[in-house]
Amino acid sequence: MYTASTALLEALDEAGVSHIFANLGSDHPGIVEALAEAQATGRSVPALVTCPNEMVAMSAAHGFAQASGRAQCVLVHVECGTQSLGGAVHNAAKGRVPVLVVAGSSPFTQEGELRGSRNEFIQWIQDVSDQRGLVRGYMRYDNEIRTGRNIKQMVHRAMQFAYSDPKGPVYLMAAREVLEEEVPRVETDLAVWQPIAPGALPPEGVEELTAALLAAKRPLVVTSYLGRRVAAVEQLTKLCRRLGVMVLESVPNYVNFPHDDALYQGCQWNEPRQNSALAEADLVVVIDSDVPWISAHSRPGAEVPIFHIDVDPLKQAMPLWYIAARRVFRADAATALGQVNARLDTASIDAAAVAARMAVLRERFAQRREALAAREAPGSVLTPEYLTACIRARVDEDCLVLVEGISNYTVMIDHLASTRPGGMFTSGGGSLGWNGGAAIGAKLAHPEKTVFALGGDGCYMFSQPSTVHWMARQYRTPFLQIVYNNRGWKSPKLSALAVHPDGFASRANEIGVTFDPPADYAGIAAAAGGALGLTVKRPEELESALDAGLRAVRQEGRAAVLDVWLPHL
Ligand SMILES: Cc1ncc(C[n+]2csc(CCOP(=O)(O)OP(=O)(O)O)c2C)c(N)n1
Ligand SMILES: [Mg+2]
Repeated sequence: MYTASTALLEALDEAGVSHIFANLGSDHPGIVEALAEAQATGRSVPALVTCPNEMVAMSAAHGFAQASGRAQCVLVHVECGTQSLGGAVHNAAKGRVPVLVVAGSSPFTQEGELRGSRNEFIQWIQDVSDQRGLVRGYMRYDNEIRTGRNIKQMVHRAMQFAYSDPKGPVYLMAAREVLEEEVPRVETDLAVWQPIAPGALPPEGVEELTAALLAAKRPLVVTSYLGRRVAAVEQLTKLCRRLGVMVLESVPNYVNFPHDDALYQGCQWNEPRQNSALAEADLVVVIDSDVPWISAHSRPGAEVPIFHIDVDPLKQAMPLWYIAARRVFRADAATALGQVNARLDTASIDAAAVAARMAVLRERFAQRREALAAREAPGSVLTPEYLTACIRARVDEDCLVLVEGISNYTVMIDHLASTRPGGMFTSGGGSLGWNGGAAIGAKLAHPEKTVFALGGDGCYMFSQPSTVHWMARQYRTPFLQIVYNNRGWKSPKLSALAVHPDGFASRANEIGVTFDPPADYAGIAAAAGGALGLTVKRPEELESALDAGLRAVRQEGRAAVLDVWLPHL
């Protein structure tokens, strides 16, 4: 039997999908049958990964794609499962990460007219008027598959959107009768279903930008997600070293520039202060950034020319967005920077001016490093700086570090001091709980790597740890999870104080953000998946706990959760 579901699996396989992160329901008999048939007959289909919670499924596909560049499939149950994807849909959309979501929908016949016709009470309850509308605001593409006869084309079209910049999630739904339909097999040629090729700068754009960079005395690049492509980091590093261009990471979500390079000016998140590199720059080039600065407290000089290069310069999904850029280009960062580098090959560069600038920046960089090192010193209290430095000492080229740091984002990025593009990333979104599922996805993509997931205690609870740690054992995806436990949600407290610094809330003992006494986070993971769970309350316990965690992950093949108690929020 060759059904629409068989064709769907075939299309996924052709499209390079190796995993289906699935949460099954009454809409999936066709797919379940086709998978079982493929297994019985030895046909190649993606591996099914059972995900007891949809948000974890979506986060796993998200992490998988970030670690590998390959979009995976998330299979969910009708409109309920679609809703349960929750904020993970927002994260993939905002992070511009390709994921194909497939959902069934209630059967559209009730008298047994077609195979798959209604036979369970729930199919009346789950019949809604606009299932796709639930996620339309977040999807690059959504469609209903109406026949099995072109289901393969629909999958490849959806993938074309998912992989074309700005990349992102796509959504297909199909009713049960459609997924059961017997259809003739269609031959598809992936060579004609390619994503849009990367965009480049127009020739005059290359000239203008190169001229501006050559003329500037204190040029600065501001970036957030250029590092999602390693090639872009290489081009940026080459360009900046040639011309002495400073690099500031604003709300970084990848490693955009080696942090041990003297041109690196650090990162800025919510800190309510004017950024000094941004203030002194006489040319600002924003490349791939959603929030290059928060203008309420930090911005470039009023007359300073700004160039903006982005895969998504209009920020089409953000109703309020503008910066005072004189020139705006929709282009791929690696391509655009490669063009400027090629142009520089024949340009005359003022080597003396570059050398003088570099000397000043080297001096400044040494001071910055010293200041960071001072904050890492172990003391009588366990600080997030010391914790992150101890993690950094254990991170090498075989590691991936996933960061959901929240009020500790700046500390984590500063003290991880990443030098390897691709070695660290955040979700790129604002819906908490990505780190656990994403770690499973990253580990499935790179079984040979050691995966770290760093996050707040709130994020740990948001991540559905019981599902995550059950899956980590079931699918042999051990990872080291480190909970930056400040016993609650510090960020909403900071938000309240930023708007009402002297209000009642600033004097109140309790404003609904503390977890005292907190849950036993290590115990949850141990109970759900046999993880090694350790609670660390004193600085002198930390190093041995980290080593034990890594032993568990690398040698015993089980996950480890270190619940590290930091100063109370
Ligand atoms: C799904 C979701 N719900 C609520 C929020 C609002 N929120 C932002 S930060 C935060 C607290 C996070 O707590 P934790 O991970 O412990 O980090 P901390 O602020 O303590 O560093 C909350 C609830 C959110 N961003 N996403
Ligand atoms: Mg917290």
